[in-house]
Amino acid sequence: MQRVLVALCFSAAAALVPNGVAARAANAKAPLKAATFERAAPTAPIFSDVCSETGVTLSRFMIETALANPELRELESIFSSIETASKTISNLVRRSALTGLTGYLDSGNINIQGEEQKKLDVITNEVLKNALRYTGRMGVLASEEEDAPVEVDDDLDERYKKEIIVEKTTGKYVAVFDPLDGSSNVDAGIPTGTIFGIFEDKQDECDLSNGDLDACLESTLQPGNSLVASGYVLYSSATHLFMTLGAGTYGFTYDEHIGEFVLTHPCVEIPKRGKIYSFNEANRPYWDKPLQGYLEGLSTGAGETATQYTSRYIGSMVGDVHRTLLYGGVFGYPADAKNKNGKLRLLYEAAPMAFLVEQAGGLATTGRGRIMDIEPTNVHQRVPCILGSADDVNECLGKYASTSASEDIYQP
Ligand code: AHM
Ligand code: MG
Repeated sequence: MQRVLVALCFSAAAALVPNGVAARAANAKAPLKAATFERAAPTAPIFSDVCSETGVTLSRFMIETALANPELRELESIFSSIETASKTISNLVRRSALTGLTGYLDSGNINIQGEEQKKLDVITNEVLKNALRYTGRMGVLASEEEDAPVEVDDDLDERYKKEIIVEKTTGKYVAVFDPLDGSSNVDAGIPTGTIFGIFEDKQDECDLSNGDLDACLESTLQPGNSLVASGYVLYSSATHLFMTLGAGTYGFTYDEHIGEFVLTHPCVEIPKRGKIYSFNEANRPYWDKPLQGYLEGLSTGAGETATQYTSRYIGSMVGDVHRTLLYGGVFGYPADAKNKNGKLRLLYEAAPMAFLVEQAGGLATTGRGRIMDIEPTNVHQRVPCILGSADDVNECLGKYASTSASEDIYQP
């Protein structure tokens, strides 16, 4: 089987690396800042004909990744664990009405976000946490459903006793994830998803038993620019896993007949311009003026394209971003007068999605700056998020550029 270094996903070879993304972004009219990564971009390991033919499994893809990029070898077992967890979660979601896994916890548990936890929130968190923990590659895990980072432990007995595990292994990576995003929709059979991001673990030692919480937290407080990999799994009419290693975005679909994720969307390229906007319009009266003006233009046909857009909003970020990647357009959860930093979490929602969207040739912004550039100060920090087709996001940015940031609800 012939293996080649990646140069096939876009017409220009350079377009596959982060700076290539920046180049495409720069071609658009926009003022959005170029993406610059200090880390060398990996070469995507692909088969010579992978962009015109499918049939490559995720496992095979990751084996090839490790061969082409030995420094990324440990990601193979991490992705294998995410894959297994995704299959389990997909089954749990699909069968929840049959197995009684609908509704909220009887204990009325509230997570760190102040949100009531659904049974599936808790179970899917355990599934993903345990799957990642057993890879032996993880240092620290942070999840929407955890109020502190979970450190990975070698001690099997202790593992089940505590939510926060204290001894540190030699794990090279840090994972941040939202195990079941959009879970408020799940009992109605509406699409939900898992979002994940993988960073390198920059902390040599941290021990939660010594109250070393800050040091452990620091492992997870990295900007999107430091992501080594990110992805989502969409639980819908099919189960899709879309991922990036920083060299293009790749989409796999779960084939239940063979029990494998198969590459169905090689080299995802978001259309440069779409016809769909996706925002919770109930919040419109509370948005910044530039955003209100932008949406007014799209909904009436008075925008740059002089065509009226259509509105699609699921209220599950994974579903809304998935559609935006494939069909183009713009998705957003901006700041508003009630939610001054927006609703979406930077670490395990906005930044992983921004990485995927940029790697597919799109853009992701707060309205005032690139999401990937934001240095987090808190694991559960929220951030306004507007992402999608380059021309659409740039049109929105144009509106922001014509007003002063001091007039915004969100002040970075
Ligand atoms: P969650 O992580 O608690 O599920 O909340 C995040 C979800 C996103 O999937 C979605 O974009 C957003 O909340 C929808 O919020 P709203 O119902 O306010 O439109
Ligand atoms: Mg979420």
